[in-house]
Amino acid sequence: MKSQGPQEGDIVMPREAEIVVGNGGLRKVHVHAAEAEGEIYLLGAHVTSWKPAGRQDAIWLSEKSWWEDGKPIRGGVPICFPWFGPKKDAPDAPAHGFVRLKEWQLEAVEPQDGAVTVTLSTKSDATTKNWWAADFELRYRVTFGSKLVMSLEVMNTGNSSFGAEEALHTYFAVGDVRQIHIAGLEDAHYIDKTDDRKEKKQEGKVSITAETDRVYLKTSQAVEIVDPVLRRRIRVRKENSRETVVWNPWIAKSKAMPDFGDDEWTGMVCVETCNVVTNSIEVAAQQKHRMTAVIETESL
Ligand code: TA6
Repeated sequence: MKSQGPQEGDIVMPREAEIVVGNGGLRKVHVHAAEAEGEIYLLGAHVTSWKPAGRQDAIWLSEKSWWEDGKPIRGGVPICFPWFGPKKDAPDAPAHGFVRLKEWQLEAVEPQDGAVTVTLSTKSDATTKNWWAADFELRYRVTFGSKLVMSLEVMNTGNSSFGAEEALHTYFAVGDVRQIHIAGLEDAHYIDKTDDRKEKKQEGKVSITAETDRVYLKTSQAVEIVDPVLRRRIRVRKENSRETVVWNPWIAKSKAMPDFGDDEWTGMVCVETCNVVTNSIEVAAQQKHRMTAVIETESL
């Protein structure tokens, strides 16, 4: 299943979008459509902004991000693939896999009904095979409209099946993380990465009162971030994602990350659409898997 996407130069850009130089000299597609504005960097196919018309941006970005080739952008929606977190058998491998460190190919920028869909792709090469032997191609379609729709398609272009972890590691902007709650995970079991990866059960809604790093298992359902400070609700619906990660670094971890402002932790929470840990994906030779996140916001 070798698909040669169009070359960037062949792409006819609609009037609602342009390729511009963004932070750190990195190129991005800037979308300004009737329904929304948004941005996606070619580095890592990294969404960094989605602002529905008449509303505030829902995506958080650190003021301290590296904005350097080969380094992950801090904030936005990092794509984690083909592993999540540290690589178990290679401690020196990049955290969350390598695709967020690569420049992806821009394949299409298509306007439709007041929204714009940007399509990017990347595939296995000699560099990726240093870390992971599989033959693969990823195609990522992001629709910037009244909803933000992010769809990651994993194609196995090789002759044997492979297992992989994947995550859309979305950083959401909140007024004060100490005052939000997350609904939709009640009674779910989760792995608590701040407590020796013990498995626990979620009692009631999720609130953030300390460093929080949880992998909620068997959670294909939608979740909602309720933010009384920004007076909005952010709904995250998912397709083909069986787990949900909730992360806030809190005080000490924020200070320990050079690309994360010491006091920035109060303004963000990650709610991640993923298939990781016990629910990684298995993709047979020449087959595909598609995981999708649909983000909506509404006023409280
Ligand atoms: O998704 C939560 C997490 O796995 C945390 O453990 C923390 O490491 C976070 O991702 C950020 O990872 P990064 O490699 O982007 O610094």
